[in-house]
Amino acid sequence: MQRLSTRDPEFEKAFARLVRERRESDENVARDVSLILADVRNRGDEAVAELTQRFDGHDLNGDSSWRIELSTCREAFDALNPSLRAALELAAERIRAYHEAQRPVDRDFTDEAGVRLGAKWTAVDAAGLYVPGGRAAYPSSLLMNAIPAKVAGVERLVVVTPSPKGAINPLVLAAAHLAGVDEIWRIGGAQAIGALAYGTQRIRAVDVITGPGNAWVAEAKRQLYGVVGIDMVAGPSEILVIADAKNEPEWIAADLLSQAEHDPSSQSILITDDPVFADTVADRVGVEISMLQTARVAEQSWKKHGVIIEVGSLDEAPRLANALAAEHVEIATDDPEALFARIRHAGSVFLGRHTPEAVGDYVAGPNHVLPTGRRARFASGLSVLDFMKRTSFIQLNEQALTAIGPAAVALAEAEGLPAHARSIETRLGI
Ligand code: HSO
Ligand code: ZN
Repeated sequence: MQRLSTRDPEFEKAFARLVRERRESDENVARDVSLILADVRNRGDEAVAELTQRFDGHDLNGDSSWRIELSTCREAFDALNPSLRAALELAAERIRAYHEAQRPVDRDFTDEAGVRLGAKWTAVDAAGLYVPGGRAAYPSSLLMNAIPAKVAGVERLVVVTPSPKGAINPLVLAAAHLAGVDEIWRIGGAQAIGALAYGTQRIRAVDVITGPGNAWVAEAKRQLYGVVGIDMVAGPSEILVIADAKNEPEWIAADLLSQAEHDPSSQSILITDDPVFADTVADRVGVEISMLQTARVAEQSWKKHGVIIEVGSLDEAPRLANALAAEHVEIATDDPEALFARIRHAGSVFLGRHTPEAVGDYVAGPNHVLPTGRRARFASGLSVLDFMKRTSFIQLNEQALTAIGPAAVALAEAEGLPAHARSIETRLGI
């Protein structure tokens, strides 16, 4: 863990380094991924089956093992213990309600020139959702990706997930049932992204692909952007906690660890105005970390990427927070509003002492797929809009065309496009 203080004359240099630092894997996978994608595009299912055998050790041959039946998802849901089932249902309900309020409104109006203008929103026909295998197969992430798609009105929602040795997390299947997923395929990696984007003999192509994945999956999405729409390419999680000395050190330590346990490259940062509180939290993190089942990951993250920044006053925090543009920002003070008003770059903000970030990961309602790696400077969390697009429309009558047409004619002539000019002039009888 790194300790910084704004009082240190070297602070700005060290802070600039922190802001610049990249924690994302820069594994050079671009070439491998482009070969895989070309192969899937050319040979379809045959390539997908070979690659799945090679990378996941899973033999897709024999039709039944390509897909997971929806009835299997229902069975997984029915088999949940009642309290877990209730928790999943509460999460789904709250996520759905929040995202329903996000549905955009169409516009339709007539301006002073008599021109009718507007825009209407429609969902994409089909969306693909990548669900990673192994440790990072989170049912909560399935809900966070699938529910906005369904709320947007996506008719066909397709999940792909690798199933090394045929196993798939039953909680993910239960969540898929609850969210109304339409198809599940047991494929993963760049080949699964390629299959979704190009379509194969078995798998029909989708229009948008979302969901987290490893470096290969992320690179495949990046290369296919334009063939399909994608959500953001997400990096390791991060949390920035702004806390005064009135907080329970245990609470703040736990919050820092809640993101550290995601990935060795995750980053947890504390900004506080009290050096004694900073020490206490640091000690507390040390104690709590060893008690976690995820100690190994959390320890790597905290050791390598953890930071505590001491400031003279919390008034300095918004400037630092905006520069870091973190995925999650907690403001644990009596008057969080005052600092929140000055925070412009953050994926999601958690206000007050009783709002741990983890509640947002599961049940608050807003999406937990958020921009990381300073992308909150220009990007937002996943939303219903990621599964929709806007079609503008225009309607003129003769009078309206008479009012604004001549300007278009002038511009068309200036651009050397006489047929453009003609299509307007002929209607105006010029
Ligand atoms: N905090 C993660 C999402 C997550 N947390 C899923 C628990 N499960 C996104 O940064
Ligand atoms: Zn989390």
